[in-house]
Amino acid sequence: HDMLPRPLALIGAEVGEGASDAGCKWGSQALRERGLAAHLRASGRAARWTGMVRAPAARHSAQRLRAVEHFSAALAQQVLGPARAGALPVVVGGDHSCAVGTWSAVAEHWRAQGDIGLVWIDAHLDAHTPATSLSGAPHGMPVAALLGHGSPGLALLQGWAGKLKPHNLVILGARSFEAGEQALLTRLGVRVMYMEEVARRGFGACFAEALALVQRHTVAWGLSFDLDALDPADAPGTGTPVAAGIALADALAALRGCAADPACAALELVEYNPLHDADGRTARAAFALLKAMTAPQGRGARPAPCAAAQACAELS
Ligand code: HAR
Ligand code: MN
Ligand code: MN
Ligand code: MN
Repeated sequence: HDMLPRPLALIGAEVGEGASDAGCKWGSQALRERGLAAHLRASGRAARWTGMVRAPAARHSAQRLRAVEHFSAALAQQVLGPARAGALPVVVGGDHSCAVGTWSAVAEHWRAQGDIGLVWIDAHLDAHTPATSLSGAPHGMPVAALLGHGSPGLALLQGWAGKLKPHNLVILGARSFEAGEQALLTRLGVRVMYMEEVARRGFGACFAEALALVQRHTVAWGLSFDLDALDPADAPGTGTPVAAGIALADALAALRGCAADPACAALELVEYNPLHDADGRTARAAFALLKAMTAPQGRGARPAPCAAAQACAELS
């Protein structure tokens, strides 16, 4: 098509209060200082940081949910601005509780036109309510909140509940979860592609099917990528690594250019914990994932002339 690729609006979600290990609060700042914006500009899109939202500190577990609720409202405002301006919001976490603010804003933005879809790539289901969670950690709850369950302070963000309809959500890569959250998703009919299925069919085939499902009954869709979905060999720098995950190479191949679809409403990459990433391996994985997703050419499209192509031309 003839449209220029949308500029990327990077938004730092400085929240760790949702997790038991709060280290990912500093994840977005660390990726920003490493030069994430410039890295993404190299593939030909405009990209700049348009906001950093920091959650209020919470010392006791009782304060954590409250802190996340306040943070979610502030984050939603930072996502709505660039969305209304026609940029592509890219939220960089932070623990996964930030998804409530991100996708509530996206749902709010599209509400008059129709429903939104979401592909959720994660080792976990993140579908607890405060009643079913064993840990009480809010980053285990954002899926439930977006579906309209659990804490009213999260579910009713923007003043209405049910930002996501169950048939417009697909979870991919799950391999660590509890019975209560699984029961909620089963009852609601959410499609979960557990890691067993991803390993059997391949990540590419699963992602293609997930994308088609979330596009079917929606006007826009998004992607929330939890780094702990990856195999810990490729991404050890996360708060809660889980063995036997998705290979980074498989994710890069399947996700390349996905945000070139004009119906892609936003992207989210979460749970980067710089305190567990001494060799920078996980930061490089995060950079590569976002660069692949935001590559200006969609999957199957003719690749743009690149440095490699130029080198070929010079050799011939
Ligand atoms: N299910 C566990 C709990 O609720 C794990 C929490 C989720 N951890 C994450 N999010 N990193 O994906 O405590
Ligand atoms: Mn998660
Ligand atoms: Mn996770
Ligand atoms: Mn070539």
